[in-house]
Amino acid sequence: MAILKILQYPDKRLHTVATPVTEVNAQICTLIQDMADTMYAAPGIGLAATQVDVHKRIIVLDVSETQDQLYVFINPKIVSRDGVHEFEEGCLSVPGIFGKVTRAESITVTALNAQGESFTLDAKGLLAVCIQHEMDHLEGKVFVEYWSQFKQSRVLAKLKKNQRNTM
Ligand code: K1U
Ligand code: ZN
Repeated sequence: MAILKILQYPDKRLHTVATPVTEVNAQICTLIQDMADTMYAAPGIGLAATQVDVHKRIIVLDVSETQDQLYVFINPKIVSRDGVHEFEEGCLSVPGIFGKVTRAESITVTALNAQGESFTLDAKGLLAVCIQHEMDHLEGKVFVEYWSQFKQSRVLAKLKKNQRNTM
């Protein structure tokens, strides 16, 4: 079990666009296990490889209350989306900051699983929100970047203040 360091906003590495996984090999399987361990330990309900400074298109998620329904998405693609939905989001890379983002209400995603097999999933509710949030990380986008410049500058000030208080 390895707990990986989660990059903290505004770290520039969070803006890196991740590249596709070409082979689901032992190294990728170890990374997936470490990402799941890191997500559960945080605790969180999702994690993108970008957040642990690995710029490959991999996300892990578990939105169950019992934390025993792990989803692994390698090279995820949203093939359809429907409706709009506003949801209060948080992010392990932006600790202590929560706010609303409008996203598709339901989506259909295709991806490879941890065995390298392709699958298709219809998602709605928190699962759909979380998949879209994590897929944004793979594109180098952090949820606060949906907000106005004014609101983003207040987020940065709050994060700086929180950092000072924990030193
Ligand atoms: O940092 C991340 O990308 C993970 C993030 C996922 C997410 C949460 C809410 C809306 C969209 C995406 C988190 O897991 S933040 C922590 C969190 O939401 C949570 C933690 C413990 C229990 C329940 C929720
Ligand atoms: Zn996040």
